Amino acid sequence: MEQDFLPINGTDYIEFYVGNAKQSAMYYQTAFGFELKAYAGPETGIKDRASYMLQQGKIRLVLTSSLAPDTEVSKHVNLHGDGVKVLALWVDDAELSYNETTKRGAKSHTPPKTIKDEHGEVTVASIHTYGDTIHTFVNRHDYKGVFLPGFVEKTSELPVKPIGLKYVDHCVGNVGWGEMNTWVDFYRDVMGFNLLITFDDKDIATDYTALMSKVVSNGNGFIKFPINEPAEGKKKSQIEEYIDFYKGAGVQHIAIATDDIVDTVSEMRRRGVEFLRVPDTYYESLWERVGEIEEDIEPIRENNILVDRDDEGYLLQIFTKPVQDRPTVFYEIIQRKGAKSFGKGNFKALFEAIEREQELRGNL
Ligand code: TYF
Ligand code: FE
Repeated sequence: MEQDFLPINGTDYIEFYVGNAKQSAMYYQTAFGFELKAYAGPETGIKDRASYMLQQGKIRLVLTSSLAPDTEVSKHVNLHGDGVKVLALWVDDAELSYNETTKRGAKSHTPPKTIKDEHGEVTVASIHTYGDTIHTFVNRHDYKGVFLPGFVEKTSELPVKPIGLKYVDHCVGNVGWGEMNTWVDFYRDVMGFNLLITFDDKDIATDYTALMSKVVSNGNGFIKFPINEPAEGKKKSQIEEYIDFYKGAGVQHIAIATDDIVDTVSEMRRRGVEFLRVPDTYYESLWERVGEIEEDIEPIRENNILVDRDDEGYLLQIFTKPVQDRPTVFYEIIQRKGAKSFGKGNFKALFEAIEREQELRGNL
C-alpha cells in the first residue's frame, strides 16, 4: 500500500462558535460532565473573543463566542447559529500536513504558524472543508501547557462529575444536494482517506427521510467522517431541514464513545439532556434481530438505547435531540462491542423518530 501522506494521531479538539460561550460551557460541564481546563479572552490579551476549553477522557471541546459585532465569530453565529467551526486533527507535522493537502487541492485557511509560550510551542495550520468548517492540523509535540499558547489554566467553579465519555468515535457532515461525492473525493484525494461504507437511499427506507451517506476514514481508522446528502423522498429530508437551518453544509452529529452506555445515558437524562425516542415496539423484535448481548436488557429498554449487530460484534447507540434551538447539531452516544459499523439496522426506527420531531417543528 502507498505510504500514508497524512498520518493522523486522532481528533485534537472540536471548536464550536456559539452565541454565549460562558453559558454553553456551563451546559457541557453540568449536563455532559466535561471539566473546564483552559480559557482565553480579554484577561489573557485576546480582545475580541472568549474561548473555553473543556475536557473529558480524550475529548477536548472548545467553545468560542464573539465580544463584538462583525467579527469572524459573530458572523458565523449569525448565519449558522451555534455550530462546529473546527475539526482539529492531531498530527506530528502540521506544516507537512498542510503542504501535502494544499498540494493536492485543499483550500488554505491559515498557513502554518508556530505559537509559543513559557510551556513550549505548538504548530497549527488550517484548510477548508465542507461549508464554513475547517480542519486545523495541530502538532503539540513540544508543548507541556494545558491546551494551546494563549490559553491559561482555568478549572471548573462547580463540582463536575464526568459521565464516562471517552473519545470521539466519528463526526458526521451534512452537505447539499449532489455534493456528497465531491466531499468523499476530497477526503480521498486531498486527505488520503479511504471509503469505508456506502448507504444509499434504499438502505434508508422510511416513508419520508431520504438521504445517502458515505463513510470515509483515515489510514489508521482513528478518524471517521460520514458524509450525508439529502435525497428525494415523499417529504422534506432531515438533511435538507439541517441545511435550511444551518444555511449550508456543516457538522450534523458528533458520536462519542463510552464503555457503559446505560450509566452514561441515565446520568445525562438525570441532568436534563433530551434523547430521541423509538416506540416500545422497537424492543419487541430487537432480541430476535441482534441475539444475545452481555448487558441487562431492561435498562437498555428503559433508556431507549438502540442495539445493532454486524459480522464483528454489536453496538449500542442513542441520539440526543438537537442541542440548540435550530434543528442542527446533535450528539450520538455509542458503545462498541466489536462492531465497527454505524447501526444500519436502526436507521428505520431512528429516522422515523427524527421525522416525528421534524413534524412537530413543522418542517416535514
Ligand atoms: O453516523 C451514522 O451514520 C449513524 C446513523 O442523520 C445516522 O449514526 C445517519 C444519519 C443521520 C443520523 C444518524
Ligand atoms: Fe453516527
